[in-house]
Amino acid sequence: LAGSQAVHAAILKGGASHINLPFRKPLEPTLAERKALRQAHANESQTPPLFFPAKSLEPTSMNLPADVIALLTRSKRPLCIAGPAHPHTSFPEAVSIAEWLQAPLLAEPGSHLQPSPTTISHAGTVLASGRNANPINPNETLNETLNETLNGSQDPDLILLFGHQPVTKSVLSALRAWEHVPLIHIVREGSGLDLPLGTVASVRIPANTVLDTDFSRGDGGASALYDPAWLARWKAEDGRAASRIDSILESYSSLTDPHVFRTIPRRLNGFGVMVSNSFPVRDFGMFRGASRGTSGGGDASGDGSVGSSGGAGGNGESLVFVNRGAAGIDGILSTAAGLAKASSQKWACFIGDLAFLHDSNALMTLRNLKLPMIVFVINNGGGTIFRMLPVADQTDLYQTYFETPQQVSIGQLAGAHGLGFQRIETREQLEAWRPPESLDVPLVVECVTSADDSMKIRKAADRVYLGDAGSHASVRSATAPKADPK
Ligand SMILES: Cc1ncc(C[n+]2csc(CCOP(=O)(O)OP(=O)(O)O)c2C)c(N)n1
Repeated sequence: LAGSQAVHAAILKGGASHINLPFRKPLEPTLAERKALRQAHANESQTPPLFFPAKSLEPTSMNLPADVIALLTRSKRPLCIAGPAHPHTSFPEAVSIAEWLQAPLLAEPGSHLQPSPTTISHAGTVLASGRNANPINPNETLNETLNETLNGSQDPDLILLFGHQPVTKSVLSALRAWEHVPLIHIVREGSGLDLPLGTVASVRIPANTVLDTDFSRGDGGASALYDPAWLARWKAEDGRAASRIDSILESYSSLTDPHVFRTIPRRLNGFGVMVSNSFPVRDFGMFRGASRGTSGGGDASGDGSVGSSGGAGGNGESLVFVNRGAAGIDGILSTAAGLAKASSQKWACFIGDLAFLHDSNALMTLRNLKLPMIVFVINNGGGTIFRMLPVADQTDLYQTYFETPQQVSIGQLAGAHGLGFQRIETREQLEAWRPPESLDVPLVVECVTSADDSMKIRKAADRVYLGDAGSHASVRSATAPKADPK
């Protein structure tokens, strides 16, 4: 009844309806409820943190279907892609499958895959190099430009897509350009995903089942016929992208968002990481680079890495959480707080200034729960992601209605909640920064960055294959890819 009244009211008044459901008063728990509450409270303080991915049942294992194995073994240039996933629906098996096939593995932030020798750490830059290879005609398809510049060497003959739809723009554009390439979609049951175009086989894996990746057995020990030069070419491109990104970053003396993402994550050994929308998750994907222990990538930092060890529930690389899809900037800090509460390790959250302010109530939670967390606020002065949109040229509207710069004192806000605070304003301070030994008090680290230089670096990193090392600071915005700023 309430529902139909609400619909009626909405139609009549031409607006939204609000349904108010009053609770019984005086909102006191009954005796039984009080008892249950006390019990729950006592249990909570005794129970060790719930660790993820939860492993309550012994998993069963299954083989990939024989016809899929046959397709895989016939492929000479297979490519593996994994989008962001919940830890319960991720595919750690993708790493072994990619290694068996010697296939480049494009693992998006949040895919929960351990870095491996076939991981392409700078996938965004490598793919973007194809997209932007012809600056005179940026509308050329990825496929055409790749064929032109790399003699088709980056064109896969088979794509293995694990789990959810990828979200990185360069990967999505690549998938569109490779629509003609057969695609095998491996997905956990219950995900309810549409089949991507070009899907020739869809393998649904039941819950609590792992893929058997011992390919020496079964089907007469099928062995893949891959072209050894295929992976080598991708790794070479990856390495080249890494050194070009490093040299671009070196040529800027200001502190930028990309500098923060190139430097800090590899100093967070043993931390789980939550990365906010919108630039943070893109910059993390594009600039974080390889972890130590994976080949290629050219990351010569001696500072350790986002953990390359530890496995599920261990540390670092496998515990990177993102919130893609609708890509809200709401509740990011609270989500990070929940992750920290559910595990027994240290956490870091990378978040833009607006998303930080959007969820500043969570600072109270961090403090009350004494969560061992470092919050890196990338303060580039507002929603600079909107500089990727054509509206950025409309100077009369843009600042007020899109970028919405803010002047809040992040330090005072942290202090008001009893949190520790540090401010990084220069490259030197960034280089010198190390995580504190103890995180008894959660810490907010404000990184004050140059929005203008951050944009220049992003555009330059998208064009690293043009061979114009010196001119990257003056890239025309007309050739920069436009992104959907969600
Ligand atoms: C709840 C919600 N409101 C609005 C948006 C639209 N939105 C996307 S990104 C963005 C700005 C984010 O700014 P900031 O957190 O400072 O990060 P950056 O600009 O560096 O990406 C906004 C408002 C959204 N995604 N979610």
